[in-house]
Amino acid sequence: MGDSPKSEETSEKLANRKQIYRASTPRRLLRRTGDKLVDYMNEGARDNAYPDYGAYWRDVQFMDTHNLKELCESLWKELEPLYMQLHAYVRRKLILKYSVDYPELKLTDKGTIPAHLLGNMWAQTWQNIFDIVVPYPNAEESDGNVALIKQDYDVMDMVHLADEFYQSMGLSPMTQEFWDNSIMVKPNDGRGFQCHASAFDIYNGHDFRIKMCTEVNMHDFETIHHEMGHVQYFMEYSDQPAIYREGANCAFHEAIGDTISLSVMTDTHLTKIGLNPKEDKQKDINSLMKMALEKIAFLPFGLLIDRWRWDLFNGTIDEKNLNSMWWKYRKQYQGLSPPVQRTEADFDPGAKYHVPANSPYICYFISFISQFQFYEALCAASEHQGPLHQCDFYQSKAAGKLLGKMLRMGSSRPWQDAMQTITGQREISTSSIREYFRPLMKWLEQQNQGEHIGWE
Ligand code: X8Z
Ligand code: ZN
Repeated sequence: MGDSPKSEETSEKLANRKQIYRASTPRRLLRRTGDKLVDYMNEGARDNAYPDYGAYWRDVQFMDTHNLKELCESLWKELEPLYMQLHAYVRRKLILKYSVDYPELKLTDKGTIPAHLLGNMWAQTWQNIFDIVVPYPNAEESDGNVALIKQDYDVMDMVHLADEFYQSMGLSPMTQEFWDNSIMVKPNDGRGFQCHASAFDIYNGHDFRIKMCTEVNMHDFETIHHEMGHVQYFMEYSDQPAIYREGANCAFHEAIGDTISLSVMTDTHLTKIGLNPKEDKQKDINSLMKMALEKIAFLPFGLLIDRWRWDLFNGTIDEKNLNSMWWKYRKQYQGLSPPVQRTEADFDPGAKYHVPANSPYICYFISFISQFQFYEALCAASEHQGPLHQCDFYQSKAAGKLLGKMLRMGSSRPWQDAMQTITGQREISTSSIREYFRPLMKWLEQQNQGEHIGWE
């Protein structure tokens, strides 16, 4: 298609379009086409009385009543000890695996971890190296990925299973338009396709869609629940006036599907649906480790992307130190180093979808904390007894009712009211995520005795 020569008609149309563009674009904009996006965004923010675009972003996304920057740093300080323990443990396992055969990696027991050893393009979540760091290898007969394949699951089976979980809580089924219009598998017709998963509200009360290039594995099974969480929010607030058809804040929108996934991914639930062949005490620590590789490993990454962009908008970072400051934060927060020497000729943040897409990221950092608050509240509603990380609220109508009540509010009330509706508290708090990982923290502290915690 792209190779065929342009017809006369096409080039004429193109020339016309250019003409229309010239006629309709203010001279000032044409003159400045080479200028930086950051400058334009700051200009818009300053026209609206904000000091810079980062301040505007923090305000619209989060109603900056608590000073979002300080709030994030203080939440991080409370969770950093857990991250540090995980980092030290994973570093030791990577040293055992690689240091003899790959001395050029220069792994040391007090150093940073090279980012390319963590099994993810951005080193944002580390579940893909679970086999290297698994606490009790003998307790793992096979994992969920193998079980999905063995049982002949296809992508649509996974979508139906997710829909069934939401329905089991008394929440709404996906609509006919959802099934008709969603794209769940990468189209194979040669068109360019942005595979980053996303959900769409067409704002007519029944047309809601997901776009994903799903593959049959547990990661994508979780992502289906994540995207369906967005759709549940769209559906529940669809009776609100248009202006309130949004999440109470962006983090809550991101947290809904993940809250459900926390229940789905318990050994308890996976056993119910035949995707977890074995349950015992050692397997329990293994499962917590897998969850930590996803949720705890993510936290500093979730924080640093917007820390970097806020500093770009306020001028602390400029075009002379764009990439070096990125790696400064990668080291400071995540304890990572680049696989090879980087310079200002590289632009590594641009490899992360949300940066060129200009999509805020701090929402995910807050989501990864508040989803555990929601989870704990739904577990209490379902009358769960026992350790938090084993709670499965499948089929709990009480949990569904509580969640639905918050979702229906959309953004018609401040987010603190939404938080109170579901949890009884008005603040973002780390207490639930710390409670969830308490057994793993204890285990890691024992394993890491005598180990250097942190990096030089
Ligand atoms: O972008 C997403 C979702 C779509 S809102 C798939 N997430 C972040 C990412 O992939 O970087 C979910 C977790 C973090
Ligand atoms: Zn999302």
